[in-house]
Amino acid sequence: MSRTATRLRTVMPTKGRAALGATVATTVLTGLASAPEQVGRLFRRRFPVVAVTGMTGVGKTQLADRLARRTSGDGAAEVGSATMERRTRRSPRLHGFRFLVVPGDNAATRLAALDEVFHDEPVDGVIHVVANGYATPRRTAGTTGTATATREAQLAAELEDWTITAHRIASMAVRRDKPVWLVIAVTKTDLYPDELDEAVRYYSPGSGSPFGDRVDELRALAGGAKLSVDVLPVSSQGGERKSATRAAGALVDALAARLAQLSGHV
Ligand SMILES: Nc1nc2c(ncn2[C@@H]2O[C@H](COP(=O)(O)OP(=O)(O)OP(=O)(O)O)[C@@H](O)[C@H]2O)c(=O)[nH]1
Ligand SMILES: [Mg+2]
Repeated sequence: MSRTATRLRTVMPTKGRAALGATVATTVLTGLASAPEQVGRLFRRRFPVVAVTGMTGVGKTQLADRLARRTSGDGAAEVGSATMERRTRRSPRLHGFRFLVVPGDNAATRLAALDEVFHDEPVDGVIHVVANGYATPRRTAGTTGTATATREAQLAAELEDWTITAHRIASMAVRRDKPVWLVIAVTKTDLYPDELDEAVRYYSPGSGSPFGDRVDELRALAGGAKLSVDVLPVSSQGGERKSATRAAGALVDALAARLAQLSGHV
């Protein structure tokens, strides 16, 4: 019994006790009956829920598959995901995660998915995936031929995409009491192993880069105490070489370890 109830009991005259008990019981029952979906949500929400965002072709699906210890299908996907993908990383003692991968393509499904993760059922944390301009160009649905885009164009597109997502994160953060965490996952590092530090700096707050400036804006908007920001390099592929595959695995493990810390698992 709660402390308030105990205190009430001690001050209530004996006659009022039964009546109070009945009122409390009715309130609890009414609450349960009117919100069965909330009870359901309670059970489904055992694991922290993480939104995975980022523009099309950056590698969200593959990264979520790695984090969920799932093997992806054929690597060279020509078109992106059209609907929200759900992945679960199961770990002992409820230390797992549920990942909701927001489609990167600017379809109507993307807007609905963004609403779901940032407004309707706000997530615990966000992994925003970027690829240092190495996003795989995707064809618009219904067209044929190979899509092409320069690295500069892809970097500009990443920045534009981030502006939209950052606004959503800011409005979620200001509405909540509990802090939200953000990890900017700089992926496909196997494609630019020599530029790793430079790439991480480009995406970091306080770096003075176009992306860094927008991360600073987000932190100012959300309030520093409400939002934590990490920038971590990662790779979902190692290519042919065994050592590179191991290196990619280690980066994914490091990312998972950081997620566990942010979620209070360790
Ligand atoms: N070299 C390399 N390629 C990667 C990596 N991660 C993903 N890719 C490739 O990049 C392409 C896009 O990856 P996806 O995971 O489908 O990208 P996405 O972000 O889910 O894209 P949308 O579903 O369109 O939003 C695929 O061809 C992947 O094989 C990586 O770490 N390294
Ligand atoms: Mg995808």
